[in-house]
Amino acid sequence: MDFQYWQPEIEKMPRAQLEALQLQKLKEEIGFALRTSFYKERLSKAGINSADDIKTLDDLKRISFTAKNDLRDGFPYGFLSIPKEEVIRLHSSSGTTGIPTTIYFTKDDIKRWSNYMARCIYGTGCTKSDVFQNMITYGLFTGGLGFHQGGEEVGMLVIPAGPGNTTRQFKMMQDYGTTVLHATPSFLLHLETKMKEAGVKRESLSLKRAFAGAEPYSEDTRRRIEALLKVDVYNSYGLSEMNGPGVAFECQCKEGLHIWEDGYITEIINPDTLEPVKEGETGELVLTILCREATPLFRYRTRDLTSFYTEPCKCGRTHRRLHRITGRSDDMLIINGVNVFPSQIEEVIMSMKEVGNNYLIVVEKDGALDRLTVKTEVSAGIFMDDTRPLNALKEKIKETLQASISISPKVELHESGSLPVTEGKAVRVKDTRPKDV
Ligand code: DLL
Repeated sequence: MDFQYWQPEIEKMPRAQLEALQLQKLKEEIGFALRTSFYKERLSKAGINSADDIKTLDDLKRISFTAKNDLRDGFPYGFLSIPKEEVIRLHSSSGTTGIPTTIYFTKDDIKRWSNYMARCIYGTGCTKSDVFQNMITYGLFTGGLGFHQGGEEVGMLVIPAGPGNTTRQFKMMQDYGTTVLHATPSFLLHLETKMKEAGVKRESLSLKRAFAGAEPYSEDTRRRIEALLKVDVYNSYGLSEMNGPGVAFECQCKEGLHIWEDGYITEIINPDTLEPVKEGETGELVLTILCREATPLFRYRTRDLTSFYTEPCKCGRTHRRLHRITGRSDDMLIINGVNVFPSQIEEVIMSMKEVGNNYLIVVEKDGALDRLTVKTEVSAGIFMDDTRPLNALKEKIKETLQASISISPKVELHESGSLPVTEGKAVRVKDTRPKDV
């Protein structure tokens, strides 16, 4: 196979040199972090008051883990390392409550992120002759703009299509001769169903590759998308706290995701003991970003469960590979690529006095896509045969949830005391989607 590399000198850098580069970049990040109110205090507690206090990569372990809640506590500017005038963009993602986790970027941060994205995209064999239809959400979500910038950096013709409206998506694929797609795996499967319904012939399309990520999926799902759409599917992993996509990506070997170790220091820990797992064992991924000035983050607990491949990759890249994410060590749900914490839903519904004491969140498959249903009891004294106020309440719950979690759920109202109660810990979430990872 002919492999292509965006930055061969870095992608194939010998490990010792790569680690020296990590150390140099870690020291720079420490310098940035000492300018943030959050880390100034945390680093000084660890006896780190200047970049020179970091002598080896092991010194990183002196800093305690950073969690999503820390970002919430530091909201909005506690993690910002530069004057606001130098910031050119922010992206944000769901927190466990209504407070989002917000990440800031300088002009150079965006350039670096685009470069990592270009590395990912080019490494799958794409070139400037490709037409790239980016069918993922643009906006505060990092998937849209992240891939958009990366595609432009490679020189592809980028169509900022965004998600939804499959008829329009097919029309664009035919009109512009799209060769590369990006979407969540569930949307790619949904697209195939709609293709059949719309009578669009695969031969009328020029598709070659698709990037699929932002939510977990199995090797079987990849194979199914590849067989149905007749494209090569590449897994793409990232999270908004680490810029977004571009953290780890598959190369043409399609055996694990190379994590860009000049941009991220990677640890895998046991989420209970917080100790490192043995090489090759599954645990929670912890990341330190080395490529962002405006919002440094050390030892960030991603909550994603994975393990390292222990063998080097046939492509010659020296950056280690991660197995696909097999789950999370917290209760975050990913519904059609959108992250939702049950606590966000609870916060919304429990603030309404018409809502009773018990509720259940149901997530299931509806065709290829995910469907969220919120079942909630109404307060005692509200009668189930009085439909007008019940319909109004349903609408209110739906709209308030849509505003808070960006998903419009189906809402079911139940009589007070009628939803099942479990002995012991309440079971608030029923996720019946197949777990075939
Ligand atoms: O999902 C960034 C992204 C956009 C990645 C487009 C890939 C493509 P967040 O919204 O912050 O950012 O969600 C991050 O999504 O911690 C994982 O739990 C999950 N996730 C992302 N990619 C994958 C993947 C974006 N390939 C959270 N496989 C992460 C499994 C994934 N889970």
